Amino acid sequence: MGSPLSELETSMKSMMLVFHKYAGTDENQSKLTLSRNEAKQLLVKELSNFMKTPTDPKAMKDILDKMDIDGNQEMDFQEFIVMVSSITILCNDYLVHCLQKKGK
Ligand SMILES: [Ca+2]
Ligand SMILES: [Ca+2]
Repeated sequence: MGSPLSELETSMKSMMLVFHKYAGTDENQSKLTLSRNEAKQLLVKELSNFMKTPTDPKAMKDILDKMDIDGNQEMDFQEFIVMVSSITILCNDYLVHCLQKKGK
Protein backbone atom coordinates (compact mmCIF):
# COMPACT_ATOMS: atom_id res chain seq x y z
CA MET A 1 0.00 0.00 0.00
CA GLY A 2 1.77 3.09 -1.26
CA SER A 3 -0.39 6.10 -0.54
CA PRO A 4 -1.73 6.87 2.94
CA LEU A 5 -5.05 5.28 3.87
CA SER A 6 -8.18 7.35 3.35
CA GLU A 7 -10.49 8.22 6.22
CA LEU A 8 -12.81 5.31 5.43
CA GLU A 9 -9.95 2.86 4.96
CA THR A 10 -8.55 3.95 8.32
CA SER A 11 -11.94 3.27 9.93
CA MET A 12 -12.07 -0.18 8.35
CA LYS A 13 -8.56 -0.93 9.55
CA SER A 14 -9.54 0.19 13.07
CA MET A 15 -12.50 -2.21 13.10
CA MET A 16 -10.24 -5.10 12.16
CA LEU A 17 -7.61 -4.17 14.73
CA VAL A 18 -10.18 -3.72 17.53
CA PHE A 19 -11.77 -7.09 16.72
CA HIS A 20 -8.43 -8.93 16.80
CA LYS A 21 -7.26 -7.11 19.90
CA TYR A 22 -10.18 -8.61 21.86
CA ALA A 23 -10.45 -11.89 19.92
CA GLY A 24 -6.96 -12.89 21.01
CA THR A 25 -7.21 -12.35 24.77
CA ASP A 26 -8.76 -15.57 26.18
CA GLU A 27 -6.34 -18.41 26.76
CA ASN A 28 -6.94 -21.80 25.11
CA GLN A 29 -9.61 -20.44 22.79
CA SER A 30 -9.72 -19.36 19.19
CA LYS A 31 -7.71 -16.22 18.55
CA LEU A 32 -9.84 -15.48 15.51
CA THR A 33 -13.26 -15.24 17.18
CA LEU A 34 -14.66 -13.45 20.20
CA SER A 35 -15.75 -15.61 23.10
CA ARG A 36 -18.69 -14.36 25.17
CA ASN A 37 -16.23 -12.93 27.65
CA GLU A 38 -14.17 -11.19 24.99
CA ALA A 39 -17.31 -9.79 23.33
CA LYS A 40 -18.44 -8.41 26.67
CA GLN A 41 -15.09 -6.69 27.22
CA LEU A 42 -15.25 -5.20 23.75
CA LEU A 43 -18.75 -3.81 24.29
CA VAL A 44 -17.89 -2.29 27.65
CA LYS A 45 -14.56 -0.79 26.63
CA GLU A 46 -15.14 0.19 23.02
CA LEU A 47 -18.82 1.07 22.73
CA SER A 48 -19.66 2.82 25.97
CA ASN A 49 -20.46 6.16 24.32
CA PHE A 50 -22.56 4.90 21.41
CA MET A 51 -24.27 2.11 23.25
CA LYS A 52 -25.52 2.13 26.78
CA THR A 53 -23.73 -0.98 28.00
CA PRO A 54 -25.97 -2.57 30.62
CA THR A 55 -24.77 -3.41 34.11
CA ASP A 56 -27.60 -5.94 34.35
CA PRO A 57 -26.18 -9.41 33.45
CA LYS A 58 -29.50 -10.47 31.89
CA ALA A 59 -29.52 -7.47 29.54
CA MET A 60 -25.89 -8.12 28.63
CA LYS A 61 -26.74 -11.76 27.90
CA ASP A 62 -29.56 -10.64 25.58
CA ILE A 63 -27.18 -8.41 23.63
CA LEU A 64 -24.57 -11.16 23.35
CA ASP A 65 -27.25 -13.65 22.21
CA LYS A 66 -28.36 -11.23 19.48
CA MET A 67 -24.78 -10.63 18.34
CA ASP A 68 -24.08 -14.34 18.06
CA ILE A 69 -26.25 -14.88 14.98
CA ASP A 70 -25.52 -18.59 14.47
CA GLY A 71 -25.62 -19.29 18.22
CA ASN A 72 -22.27 -21.11 18.43
CA GLN A 73 -21.19 -19.07 21.50
CA GLU A 74 -18.38 -17.42 19.54
CA MET A 75 -18.59 -14.20 17.54
CA ASP A 76 -16.73 -14.22 14.25
CA PHE A 77 -15.68 -11.13 12.33
CA GLN A 78 -18.81 -11.19 10.19
CA GLU A 79 -21.09 -11.20 13.25
CA PHE A 80 -19.00 -8.39 14.73
CA ILE A 81 -19.37 -6.26 11.58
CA VAL A 82 -23.15 -6.85 11.49
CA MET A 83 -23.35 -5.61 15.08
CA VAL A 84 -21.17 -2.55 14.41
CA SER A 85 -23.17 -1.76 11.25
CA SER A 86 -26.50 -2.02 13.09
CA ILE A 87 -25.33 0.40 15.78
CA THR A 88 -23.86 2.74 13.14
CA ILE A 89 -27.19 2.79 11.28
CA LEU A 90 -29.03 3.71 14.48
CA CYS A 91 -26.50 6.45 15.24
CA ASN A 92 -26.81 7.79 11.71
CA ASP A 93 -30.61 7.88 12.01
CA TYR A 94 -30.17 10.00 15.10
CA LEU A 95 -27.63 12.25 13.36
CA VAL A 96 -29.97 12.79 10.38
CA HIS A 97 -32.81 13.56 12.78
CA CYS A 98 -30.66 16.20 14.49
CA LEU A 99 -29.50 17.70 11.19
CA GLN A 100 -33.10 17.96 9.95
CA LYS A 101 -34.14 19.66 13.16
CA LYS A 102 -31.28 22.10 12.79
CA GLY A 103 -32.18 22.83 9.15
CA LYS A 104 -35.70 23.99 9.98
CA1 LIG B 1 -10.94 -15.58 21.26
CA1 LIG C 1 -21.30 -17.08 16.18
